[in-house]
Amino acid sequence: MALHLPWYDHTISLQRLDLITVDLPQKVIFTSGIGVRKSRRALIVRWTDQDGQIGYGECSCRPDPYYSEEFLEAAFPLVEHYLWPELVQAQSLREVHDRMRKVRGWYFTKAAMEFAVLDLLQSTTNTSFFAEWDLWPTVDQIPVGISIGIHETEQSLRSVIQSSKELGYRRLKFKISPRTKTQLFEAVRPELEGLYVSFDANGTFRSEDLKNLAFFAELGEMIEQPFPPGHIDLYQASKKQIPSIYICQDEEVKSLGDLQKIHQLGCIDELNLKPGRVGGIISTLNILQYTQEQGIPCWIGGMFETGIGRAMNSQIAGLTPDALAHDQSPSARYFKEDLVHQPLTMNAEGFIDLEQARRVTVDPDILDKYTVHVKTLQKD
Ligand code: OSB
Ligand code: MG
Repeated sequence: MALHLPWYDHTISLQRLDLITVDLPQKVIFTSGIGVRKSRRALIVRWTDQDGQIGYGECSCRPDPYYSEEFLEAAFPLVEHYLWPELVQAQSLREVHDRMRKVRGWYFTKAAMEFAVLDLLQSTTNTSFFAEWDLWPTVDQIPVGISIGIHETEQSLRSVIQSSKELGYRRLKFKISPRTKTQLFEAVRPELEGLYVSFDANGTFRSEDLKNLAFFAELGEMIEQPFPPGHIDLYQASKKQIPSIYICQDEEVKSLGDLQKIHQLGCIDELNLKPGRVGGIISTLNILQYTQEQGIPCWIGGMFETGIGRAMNSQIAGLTPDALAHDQSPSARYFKEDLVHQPLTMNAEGFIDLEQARRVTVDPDILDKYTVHVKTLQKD
């Protein structure tokens, strides 16, 4: 049964929508099986209602279509021609969600709208729906894992392992591809002793790479999205050839329906749930409920969001009391400057306190400073 919460029906309105493209300089270059990144281009949605109240939401897809079909630029025509006409008619979060269902796919963009409405509802009612959660146990601080880009030399790999340990991260997740040299990880094996280690292949492994995959399956606790989405055949082949492999699905799951399908096929050990990837808060909560009922381990993933998306994700992560680590490393790791007042910080034990996350607000001056483009839609 899908969840239906009272705040889904609180009255809302839409007067104006600003689609704000920002480009945030990063502290370090990040390489994965998907590509190389020096700055984070992101789309921030500012929703203004009839009373001039504001809510912010982040569209956390990549600027290119290499993680999902969606990419940032494409959100503009989608919102203007197909979402805006629906959103202006919606009178509650529930209606925002239902009306956007007409549009197939485009989960990250739709999610940004739901997050903006949720932000608006929480600030106008001065309530935290997460703090008041009473449907199942929650936590006040979340354990954090780090997602580490591809390193080409033993020295740089060793140094990132060292600094991640020093910072207190609860899990180290290394990006890999079939070209990743196993000798590199063989060499740093002693340094990984006693740590919770996982690998994320972003769908780059094929049947001819299973031997290489076996190395990582043995070294780590878990492999995230080894195969391209939809490749149930490779999932099953890997389970036969590498009996100890434990697979966490990421890109594979864009909806509750996707999750139910692969679960019934026995093709999931764990879920990396990204609230943006599944279309927003309503779908996220339905999926969380399903994972709890079915006993599927689940944690909240990231897309290198700005402080806006991170605050939302961290609060959602508070609803997964059993998770060992979430991909929510604090903003200081990535950005020279973040878009919010008091960006989240992680303590020396590798936890983020959610009281902080509830208090995060956008800094309009910094938002302005990194804005490269704004598109405004307005009701006349
Ligand atoms: O596969 O988890 C992924 C970022 C962009 C696209 C895909 C992925 C990621 C991450 C981000 O690993 C982790 C984070 O936000 O800290
Ligand atoms: Mg992943």
